[in-house]
Amino acid sequence: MSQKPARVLIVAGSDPSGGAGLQADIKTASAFGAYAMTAVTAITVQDTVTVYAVQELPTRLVRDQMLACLRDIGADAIKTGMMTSAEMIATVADTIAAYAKDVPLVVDPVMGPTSGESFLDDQAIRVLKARLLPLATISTPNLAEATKLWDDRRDVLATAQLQKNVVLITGMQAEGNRITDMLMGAGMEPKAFSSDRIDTQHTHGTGCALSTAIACGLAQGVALDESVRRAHDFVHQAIRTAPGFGRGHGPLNHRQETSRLP
Ligand code: PXL
Repeated sequence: MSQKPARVLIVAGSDPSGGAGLQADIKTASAFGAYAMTAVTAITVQDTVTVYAVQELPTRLVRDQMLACLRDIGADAIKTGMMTSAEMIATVADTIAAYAKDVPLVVDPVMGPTSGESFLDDQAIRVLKARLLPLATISTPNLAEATKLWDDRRDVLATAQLQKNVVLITGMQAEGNRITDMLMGAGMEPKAFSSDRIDTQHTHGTGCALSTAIACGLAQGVALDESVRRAHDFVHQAIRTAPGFGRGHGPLNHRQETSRLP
């Protein structure tokens, strides 16, 4: 290989069924030709139907995995996914601030599986807002996560529009059976990325794939808007061509030819 691949550090949990979490992140990074590294935050036991168990890893071990990657190989972008406590989020934020403050950061504020139960308590959400989001180049909440993050008594889109850091609110239903991701933030015109809604239950790990795809773009020096467009198109194709595995919310097809995406 003549050119070295972009290096992406993924801070995320494990999904043994391979649809979400770091497994989805590594497959996505590979599809984009990036080099994936991982700091594992938690091990889940789950299939396409249910999350049976979550085992959090010690915070120190999460930090040490990040440092092992950052001090030796280095990173061109970082993506954070599932975290399980206020203490873990604070430590991840401190580690990024101390060792990777100029590295583009994509924060996927994972609060739980699409199917319910939350990984984060209120204190963890407060720490996420106060410590990690201010470091982010972009965060990628879905509408439910955005509503938990920002004043749910007011219009969440209006609040997102006031954020200092760029926000992509994902998976919003739009008119005419379209699904839209809205890119917004203080001082920018909101920008919509839309595609036809696909009627399917195979959407497990869409947020993981989307946020990692954006991180790959940023790691490769692609502009933010264009990184989001590529990621949106990747996820759309990945849902459209999902293999249909499992009895519940099945995985996407991460094996895209990204060079052939529109
Ligand atoms: O899709 C959110 C998510 C991220 N990471 C892990 C998960 C889930 C949802 O179940 O298990 C490890």
